[in-house]
Amino acid sequence: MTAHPPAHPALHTADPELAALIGAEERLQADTLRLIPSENYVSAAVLEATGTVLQNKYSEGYAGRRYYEGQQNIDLVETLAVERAKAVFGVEHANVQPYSGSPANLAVYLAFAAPGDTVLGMSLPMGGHLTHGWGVSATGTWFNGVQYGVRADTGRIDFDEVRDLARKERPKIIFCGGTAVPRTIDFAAFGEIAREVGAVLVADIAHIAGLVAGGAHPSPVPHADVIATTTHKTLRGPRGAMLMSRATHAKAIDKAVFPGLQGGPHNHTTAAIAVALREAAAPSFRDYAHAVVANAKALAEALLARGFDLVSGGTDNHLVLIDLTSKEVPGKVAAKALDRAGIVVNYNTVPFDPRKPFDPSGIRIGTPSLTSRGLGTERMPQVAEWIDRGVSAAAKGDEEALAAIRTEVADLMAAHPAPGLASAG
Ligand code: DSN
Repeated sequence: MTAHPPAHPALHTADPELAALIGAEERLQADTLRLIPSENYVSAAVLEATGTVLQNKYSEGYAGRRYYEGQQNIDLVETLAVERAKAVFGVEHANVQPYSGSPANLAVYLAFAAPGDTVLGMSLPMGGHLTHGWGVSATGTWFNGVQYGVRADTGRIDFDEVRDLARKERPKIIFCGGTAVPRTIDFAAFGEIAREVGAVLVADIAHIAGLVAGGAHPSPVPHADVIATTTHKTLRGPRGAMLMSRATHAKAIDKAVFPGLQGGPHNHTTAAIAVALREAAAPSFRDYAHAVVANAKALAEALLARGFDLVSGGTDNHLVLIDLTSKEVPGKVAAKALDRAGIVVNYNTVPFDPRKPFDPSGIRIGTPSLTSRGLGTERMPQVAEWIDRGVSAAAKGDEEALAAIRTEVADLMAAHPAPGLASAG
């Protein structure tokens, strides 16, 4: 039998200990059913772009206006990424330099608010994000974060509450979007409220950027002043972020990102963003985005049929939030048991959760990664069955049942190679 050459030969020689860890992570990602809705598998091309000599270069500034020389190629790389972002999302301006989602959102505060100003965002335990003004975040300590939630009876955003809070608090910025929102974001409703109170509307589409790019979720472009997104979730790019806007806000955003908040952009990431955006412009990406949603809906139906309670009763997007209260298994216990069964999820608060965020009542799952591996709706009843068996096994402490699921999961995954991994051939 011929031994396979190592996947990363230079690393294997220079630092075998680290190479072994990366190899182990590749196997883990290959063998498991990854259901964390903010994760994905990038293509081999995106991975290659992140590991290039572009990371050797400093480029503070923007294309044509840099503080370092030798930008002949970097300027073109960044311009490609910017132009592709503008084309994919239909925006007038794009800044591709934010290091990740939180710095991108901080740059928005720097551009449009002053310390102490009021901002309105969805509360974290209701499905929002730390940087939308939540107390423990700098955005909730340096700014006056006012928070909206969802209705207890529907699990959906309460626009009466949003409008009332906006009228009363007169926020400088309103954030919409979040990290555990299973339903379509009504950008038009948020836009109307923001216009009425003179606030800047920021659509944080980090979770759904790939769905927006692929036409599987309405675009915020007609309604939002600023669109913030990470690039590594449904958009299937490298870990990074972008801020997009109308031309009128271009200067304020660019100045806030650099020199306001950041130094040199990560050019290797910029290149990989450009590659991902080229992929997102292809017709096959539209199919991918719609398949992500179809899979999530099919998975939600199969879970409902098995008696699971889902926040808002289902999903319109890539994400399903399961309230495990009726199953009498805490979210953390279920998530850890499912991990031992080869099913990777995260524990999560559910709206009005009586439990603490580090030991909440729910688990959050999603379909971006399994769709990237080519699993279709016909497989979702099987996925729901594994989750059901896993949660029951968690309740009983049945490790044998978890081990049996792990073997079944690995068998299915072996038949669906993951993009970008050595095992994909
Ligand atoms: N950590 C991301 C998520 O998992 O949704 C949000 O920043």
